[in-house]
Amino acid sequence: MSHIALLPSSGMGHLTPFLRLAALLTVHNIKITIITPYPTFSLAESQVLFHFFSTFPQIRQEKLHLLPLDNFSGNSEEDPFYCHIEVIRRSSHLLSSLLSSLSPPLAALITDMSLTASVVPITKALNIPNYIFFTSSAQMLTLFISFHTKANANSYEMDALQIPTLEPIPKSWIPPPLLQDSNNLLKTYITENGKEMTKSDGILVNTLESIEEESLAALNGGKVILGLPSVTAIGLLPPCFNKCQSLAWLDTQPIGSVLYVSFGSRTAMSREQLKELGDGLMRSGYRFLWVVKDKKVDREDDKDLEDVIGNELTESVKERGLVVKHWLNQENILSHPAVGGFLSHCGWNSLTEAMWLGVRVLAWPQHGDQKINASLVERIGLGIWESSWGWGGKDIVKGQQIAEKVSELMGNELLRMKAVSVREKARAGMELGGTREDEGIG
Ligand code: BUP
Repeated sequence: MSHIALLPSSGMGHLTPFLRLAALLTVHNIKITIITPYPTFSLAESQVLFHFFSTFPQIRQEKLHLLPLDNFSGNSEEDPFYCHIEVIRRSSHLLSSLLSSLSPPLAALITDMSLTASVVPITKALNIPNYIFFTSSAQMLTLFISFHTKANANSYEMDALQIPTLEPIPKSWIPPPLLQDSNNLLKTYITENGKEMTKSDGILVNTLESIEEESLAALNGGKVILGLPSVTAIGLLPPCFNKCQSLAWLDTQPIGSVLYVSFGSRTAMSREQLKELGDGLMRSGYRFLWVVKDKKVDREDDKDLEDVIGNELTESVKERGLVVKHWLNQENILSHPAVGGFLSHCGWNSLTEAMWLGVRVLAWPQHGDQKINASLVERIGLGIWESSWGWGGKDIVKGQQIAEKVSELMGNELLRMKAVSVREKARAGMELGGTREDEGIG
């Protein structure tokens, strides 16, 4: 029996697709080990790992025990998740003995893109094929691997990042830290890992040929960078947990009537923006299920809902919506028949879930790869994006503007049908295990 190990890095956005891939591989008579950096950074990661290994006892867990780094606390301006990736990177030399001790010997390691530069030399020395799993879109991959070639040019003064044969990526879509003069963790992380990708044995992307054909062809045709190993679109990875939460409030709502509002696991919205968002949801007149978050790291979140959005808003939103401040299983929510739209920050996992489940999206990107992902939402007909809204935290978007966009999304039957056809495309040709409970939506 072949033995494959997977090595995710930090944050739910990176962990989730690794778990889904591992779950898919189990049906192929392959022994699977997941190497989890320990301790995990967020509470959500430790809870989902516990649930995952109870659901898939045949998958083995090995912990990569992270070294305490006394001399590294990260710059306070830095995203704490990038700081944690840095901690994993600095502990990665410990992998050598861990990988060699696995039995039977590994046929391959699948590594998170953020660990490429530190792990590829180790697997080369051990003669273990190493495939990089890029957990965002193929278009983002074109930026990721070509950024180091542009970083020294006057590229920041250009209006767009030009990649041969592809539509230029407008400067306003590029994550702001990459455009800063000063060094920062994101810049180093993309520069270093982007460079080393050519030394891996292959790159896997959880996207579809049918929606990212041009980017994939440019990547594989040597148009973005020479010497890149093959880039394989492995499709959208289906959710791997069965229905696991009771959603009593949703069960009582009419089919397709509820807007689900969530900005992912690591976007903290300012109090002022939360107030406007609450106002906008109320003004829209639509029902909503809103996951409120005002701290990036869930372990630091010790406030009640009323403390964050105020008593008045907490009371008024009850009229039309359910507002929570805790983790809900998003796969369950999006597959619920009552959910008819998704106001999303456009994290790649959230979008792949919306595509997989055929839910129309109102895109409101906040940071990182999310504007590039939001452009795909519009291009493939999954939903709408008001691109004049800036990066999260930059300018406050007013309630009235939000209400108008929510109505534009929820009131548009054509958009609902287009999202359903994206779902059909996403599923075409993929082997599906079991049936879905939400077939009625489409
Ligand atoms: Br919040 C939340 N429940 O309450 P993204 C998120 N999720 O299941 P991010 C829940 O976390 P990056 C919740 O379904 C998705 O699979 C959600 O990943 C799940 O965004 C994942 O969408 C979040 O990629 O990460 O967290 O901002 O910035 O790395 O994309």
